[in-house]
Amino acid sequence: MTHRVYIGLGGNLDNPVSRLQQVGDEMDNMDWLSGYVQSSLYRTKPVGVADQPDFINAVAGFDTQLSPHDVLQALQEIENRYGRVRGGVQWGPRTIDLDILLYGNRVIDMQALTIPHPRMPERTFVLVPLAEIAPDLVIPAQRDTVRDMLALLDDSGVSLVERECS
Ligand code: ROI
Repeated sequence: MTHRVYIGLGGNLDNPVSRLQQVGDEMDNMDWLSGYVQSSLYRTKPVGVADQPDFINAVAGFDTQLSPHDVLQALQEIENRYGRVRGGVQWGPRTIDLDILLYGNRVIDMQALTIPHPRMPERTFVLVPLAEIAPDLVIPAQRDTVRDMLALLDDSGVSLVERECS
């Protein structure tokens, strides 16, 4: 069975704009998923520890037949290849972070994996890019669409990354 999965992409170290573009291009070509759609890149104020560089964030959606745990493993493999070092400061800077936000309508509450991502309803760095690619999505166990949830939040810390013109 195929499931629509949404993931969050983020990073704030070592040229995150080009790294996120590279990761997105690579994911688009992976054989375990199809229908890859990625939002624009956004520059976002750090949540958690404030004293660190701004983040670059995006959200992507794709179809896959992999189980949630196999998706998690595939994402961790990409994080490792792109230089994510685990065991850093909690809420601190990172080169690349790939989080599963949604796996179809499934609700999963296990130690290694909580879906929907528990903090996404309050995180504008997730909801702004998600509203770009799936505004009418309703997160399981929430009532409102992504667009309506976002309307209640202050999204001033999130702005589009301007493309460099040549
Ligand atoms: N803050 C922003 N803006 N974007 C992130 O991706 C992000 N990721 C995190 C913490 C450190 C909580 N803060 C973040 O893991």
